[in-house]
Amino acid sequence: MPTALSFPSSARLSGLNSDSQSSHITSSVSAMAANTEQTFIAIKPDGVQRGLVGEIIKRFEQKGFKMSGMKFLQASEDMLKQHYIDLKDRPFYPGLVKYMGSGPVVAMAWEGLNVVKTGRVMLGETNPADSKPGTIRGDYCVEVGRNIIHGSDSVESAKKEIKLWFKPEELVSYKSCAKDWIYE
Ligand code: D4T
Repeated sequence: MPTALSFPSSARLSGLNSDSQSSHITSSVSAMAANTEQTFIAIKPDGVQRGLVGEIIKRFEQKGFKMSGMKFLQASEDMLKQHYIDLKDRPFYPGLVKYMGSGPVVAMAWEGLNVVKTGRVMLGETNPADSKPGTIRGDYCVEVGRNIIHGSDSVESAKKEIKLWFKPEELVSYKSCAKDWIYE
C-alpha cells in the first residue's frame, strides 16, 4: 500500500491556489493508484536452464518497475493446470503443463504504471518468430513451446495469477527510493 499522502513539493514551491492544489492532489492520488498495478511474470524452466534469469530481471528493473514478490520453485502439476486452465481444451495443453513442470521457474510480481501492458510489450509475441528484436522473446528464443517467459495478459489475470502463485505474506510492500525519479 502507498505510504501516507504527502503534498507534492512542486505545488508547495510554486504557491498554487487551493483549487489547483486540490486538483493536483487528486491527480497525484489517481496516478499513485495506477502506479501500483501489478503483473505476474514467470521465467519458465527453459529460461532458468539457459541462464537468463539475471538478464530478464535486469530488464524489468532497468525499465523502472518495482519487484514486489519473487520465488524460485518447481511448480506442481495441479498448480500449472490451474494456471493454464483457460487453455485446457487446446491440443498443446498437456505438453505445456509437462514442460512448465519439468524444472524450476522464477515466479515474480512486478509493480508499476501500466505494468501489465508494458510487460507484455517487453516480452514480445507468444510465438518468438513474431517477436521483434529488442523484446525478451525476440532476443532469446525461437519456438512457441519454449518461449522462456510468461506475463499476465490483463489486470484481471494478473490478480488471479498473483493470488495463485503467492501467499499474501510473500508479497512485500515498500517504497522504492527511485520512485520520485521514475514518476512525476
Ligand atoms: P504465456 O501465458 O506463456 O505468457 O503465453 P501467452 O499468454 O503469450 O500465450 P498463450 O496464453 O496463448 O499460450 C500459453 C503458452 O502456451 C504455449 N503455446 C502456445 C504452445 O506451446 N503452442 C501454441 O500453439 C501456443 C499458441 C506458449 C505459451
